[in-house]
Amino acid sequence: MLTRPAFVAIALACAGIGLAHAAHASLVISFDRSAEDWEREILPIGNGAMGAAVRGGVLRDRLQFNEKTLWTGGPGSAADYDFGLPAEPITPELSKVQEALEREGSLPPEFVASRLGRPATGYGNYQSFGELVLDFRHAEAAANYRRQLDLGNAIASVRYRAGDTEYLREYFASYPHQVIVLHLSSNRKGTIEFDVSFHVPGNRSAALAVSDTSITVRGKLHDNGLPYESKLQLVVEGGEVAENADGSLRIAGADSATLILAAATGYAGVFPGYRGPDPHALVEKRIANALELGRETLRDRHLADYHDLFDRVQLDLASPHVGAIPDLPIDRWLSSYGSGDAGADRALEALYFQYGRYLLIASSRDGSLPANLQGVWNESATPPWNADYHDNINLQMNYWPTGVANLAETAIPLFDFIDSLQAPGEKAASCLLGARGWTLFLNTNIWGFSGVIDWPTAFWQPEAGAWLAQEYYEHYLWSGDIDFLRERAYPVIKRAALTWIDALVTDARDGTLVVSPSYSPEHGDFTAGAAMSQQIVAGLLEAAAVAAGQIGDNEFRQQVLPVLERLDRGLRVGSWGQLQEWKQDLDDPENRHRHVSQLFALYPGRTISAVHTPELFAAARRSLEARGDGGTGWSRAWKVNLWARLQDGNRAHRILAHQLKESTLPNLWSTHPPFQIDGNFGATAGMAEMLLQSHAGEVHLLPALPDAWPDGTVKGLRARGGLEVDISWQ
Ligand code: FUC
Repeated sequence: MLTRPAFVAIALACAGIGLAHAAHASLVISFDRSAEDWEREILPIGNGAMGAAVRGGVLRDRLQFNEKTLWTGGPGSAADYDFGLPAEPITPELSKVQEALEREGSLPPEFVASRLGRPATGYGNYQSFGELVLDFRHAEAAANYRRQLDLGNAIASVRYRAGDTEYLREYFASYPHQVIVLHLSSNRKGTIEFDVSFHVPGNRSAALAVSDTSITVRGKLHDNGLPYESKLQLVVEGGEVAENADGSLRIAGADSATLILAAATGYAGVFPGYRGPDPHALVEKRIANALELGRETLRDRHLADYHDLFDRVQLDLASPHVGAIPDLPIDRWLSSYGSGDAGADRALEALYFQYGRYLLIASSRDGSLPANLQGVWNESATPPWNADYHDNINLQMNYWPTGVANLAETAIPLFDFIDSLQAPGEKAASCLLGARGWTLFLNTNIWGFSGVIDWPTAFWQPEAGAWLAQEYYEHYLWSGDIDFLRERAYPVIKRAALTWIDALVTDARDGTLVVSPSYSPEHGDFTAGAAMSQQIVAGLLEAAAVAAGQIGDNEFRQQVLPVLERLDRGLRVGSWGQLQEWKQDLDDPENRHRHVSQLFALYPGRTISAVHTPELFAAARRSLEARGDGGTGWSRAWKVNLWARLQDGNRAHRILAHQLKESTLPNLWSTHPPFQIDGNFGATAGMAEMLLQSHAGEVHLLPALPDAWPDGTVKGLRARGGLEVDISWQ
């Protein structure tokens, strides 16, 4: 069925949508001051592997930066790193817990954690790489100050006047050439004067090598010996560069200066050692290459690379108002959101949507690790939740926009990462579940952590592998790329399915197959067969059966089908009309927990839809009504998607508005609190889901259009099956 509301013009599979490359007001995030607070005010740039935080101080600029592989912990760390896996299989304990559950029906989380959990050792933390500090020598007073991030071009800039000189700094992160570039210029020759120094945090050995135009920092992390190296190369036009006694460089009387920064570590995503070559040669090569190309070519190629991804989707929610959008600093724009200027509100929403796409391009590109809890940006040695990969929703949510918001390539790092987790994941499946195949539990790091921790209300998520394997299948559904299915997706899906063929247990009460013990994140008691566990395993086994059929592995298909037949699907309507969160009807209508795990089958799953399962659809709505509109950043973002799937655009929009007002920092980063990037990505996916859905075997245009968006245009969204969709509506 193709739903076509009145006055909707569509163009399927259209080509050649071009965005104006000039900085359009609605694609710019600006501040009228430099950033004091890293989390709330910096403007992030990144190329997937590296990220930098633009503060833009007038007399002192500090460019804090990251490279994704700089982590403490893991093999070689002071603590005995064991991947979260016990030396002996815990299957005897597991059987005892399963038996206790069969007897008691439910068990307190602390009881299960004391038997199956274990404290993590050597887990590590994502690290800040360092900071470039630029001290400028010009008049202090700055007028006309503006610091901005142009999402249309992925270029940040700072401009101001000091004395009678107009200064301009431009920052970008080049994916094609793997460097961060900072260019300093002014409208008067000879006025670029500053000192630049390189600062590294104290938790590592660091040797500084200064030449006449470069600073190299090289060393090892104290706790795991991971080698790292970073080089700053200066290119100065006019003027002079000299070395100061303290290892900084002094630039005097220059017309312009370009700073090129490269960084790498000795990490390789290969179990069990996780070490690759020393980073020295790579860093040197990148700098030499960038120097040879020169700033303008680097910039041109950066723009070409970025536009190729970003320009695919254009969203305009305020067409009559374009041009009238106030050029407000983002903190003022955000705080005035909802106070009556509909044009400004719609433009902010569209900006927020595109910011999610920008952040994904900046933090997830082929060749590096996937986006972590903070994307690629982190200034701390001990960031919240280690800035790791939580996979009871957060890592998955990071990748929700990749299909519908037309950024499929940004998912490649996720697949590379999951592929690299197959070996430790296989140990986790055998040691913790007594099963073949592979899985993960609540969280993982860059060191193949695949086991469990001891946090009672979260540690047990044995279906994490089953969920992540479905991401491969989803990727295939968007593109229809059968080679991807055969070569990359199917092996991972098949092994994840093997885990559950082995690990499901028979529920003595009704003979169905259930996950036991099972835990609905992150509240309640342990039971057998919680809805989310069953829905995830069902989704996986269905994907495995279809994929096996598609690529001709009939033998495996025949193994999966009888298991699917006996599987409890985790889809029950309870006493107050709700979709049950547990197999028993335990749901409390007053429960406002941020996780709404029983709705997995509605989103991101594809099982519940208005067309095919109207009763479950109504029950899902009842559950979501009861859970309320509150939540943390990512939780609200999830609810935007869920209400979109429930085809209630006004409710989805109301939650989006709350997310902007209450769960968004002045720099538009989503906050849990603290800053956690999944909320940005989830909200971008949710807004797209309000405009276009394709999960139920049909393309549905404007399925959840709120009254607040009476007219608009969207171009380049994707529908499953390899379609591109443009819609304009009135
Ligand atoms: C899950 C959430 C928490 C937090 C953490 C990183 O455990 O329930 O709220 O987002 O991930």
